[in-house]
Amino acid sequence: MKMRFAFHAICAIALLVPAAASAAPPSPVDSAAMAARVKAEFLHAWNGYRQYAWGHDELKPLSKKPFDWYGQSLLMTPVDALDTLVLMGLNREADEDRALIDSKLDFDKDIDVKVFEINIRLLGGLLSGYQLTHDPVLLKKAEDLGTRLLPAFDSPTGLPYRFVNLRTGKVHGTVSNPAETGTLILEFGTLGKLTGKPVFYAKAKRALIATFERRSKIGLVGAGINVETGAWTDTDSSISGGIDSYYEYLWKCWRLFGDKDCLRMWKASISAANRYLADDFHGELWYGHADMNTGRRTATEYGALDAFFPGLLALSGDVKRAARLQDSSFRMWNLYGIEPEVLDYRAMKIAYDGYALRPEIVESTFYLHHYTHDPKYLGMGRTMFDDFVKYCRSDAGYAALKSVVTKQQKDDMESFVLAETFKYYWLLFHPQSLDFNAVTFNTEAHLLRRTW
Ligand code: DMJ
Repeated sequence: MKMRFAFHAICAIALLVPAAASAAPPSPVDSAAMAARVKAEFLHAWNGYRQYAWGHDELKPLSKKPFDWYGQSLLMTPVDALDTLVLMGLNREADEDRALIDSKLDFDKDIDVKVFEINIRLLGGLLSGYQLTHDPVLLKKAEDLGTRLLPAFDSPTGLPYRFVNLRTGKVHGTVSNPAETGTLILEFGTLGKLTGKPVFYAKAKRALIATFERRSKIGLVGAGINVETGAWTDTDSSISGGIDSYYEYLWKCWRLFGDKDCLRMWKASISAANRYLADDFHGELWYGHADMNTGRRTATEYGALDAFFPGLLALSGDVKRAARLQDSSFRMWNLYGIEPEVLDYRAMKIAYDGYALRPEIVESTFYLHHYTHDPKYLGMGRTMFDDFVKYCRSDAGYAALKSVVTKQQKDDMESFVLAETFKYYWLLFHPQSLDFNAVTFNTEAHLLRRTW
């Protein structure tokens, strides 16, 4: 495997020179200057969207064309980006964005949408936008959307179907996974509290409990579950995509709502994950895959999506494990100067080489810095941001990479880049724009506040 040059160079220096004369310590990070760079680059991406894709879901950052997920726009990028604009103090842009959402966002559409994505991006974005701006139209739209999503929960188990038609309420998609069945309580719960309609909280909580109750005897969940029968269709367990935010919402449900059932479910789940998924290998901490019934290791893979876990560990009080895992994530990043989607950490070989501009590793850096105040996390953030700009910036915005090995760009800029990736970079270097203890982030980095 071809390692990144700088990484090679550092290793070579470390081997050849005595410790006292080893490489100079990294220069201190100028957080204010970094924050200004992050803001300028965020604006570059936002202005690209504004110029080439205004009113559509997303910008294609290489062809400079708009893209709509379902053939008609649900304003994915404007809703996802709104709270980042507000946090960065970009008031003119935020007002223009809000005016677009107020006047154009309409959910009365004959389209089958993916409940998980619409919930975390749109419902989460509208609620966060409402709490930050107090614009009542945003809450009205959130309630309309939440109501249209409710039929998804009408399965025999209470586990939601994956797709629902926004106009007719018709559902489909019986084989789901814990991330999709268990990542609803923050948004639906907040909606329930803000509208005074407990049905939203109740349905999402039932789905979360229904997922938890089907855990195996050793406390793990699998990667596929049938929402009509409750039977597992895939017994592979991990903290990765398809399960990831199920863990996140167990803890955050406790944090945001003080719901003791969530705390109980979290405690049982995290101890099983730490026992069966954590993998101490050559002094490094990773989290791999295991069979949910036997605990047998099935894969030694960890990737860009898993990299949220240090942040969650830190937020839930386990800073020690969080710091070790974050070091592993950063090692993964430095192999090629940008992280791959999936890495076999025992072989140190890439299993999937794309980079979708994901935020998780930055999110964890932000949490680790918040809890430790260790400047090394600012240094990590600076390295990652430098690489991110170097390889992913395009004329019109930011482009995903087809391969972190070749660095060839791909014509995709998902809305989470503006909701999450830039937001976590910003908050790492400009934490004063946030009252950390008053806020819980949903899995799309939308800020929810307990105002009830
Ligand atoms: C986001 O939509 C959310 O963070 C989700 O939980 C996982 N995937 C993307 C970002 O990578």
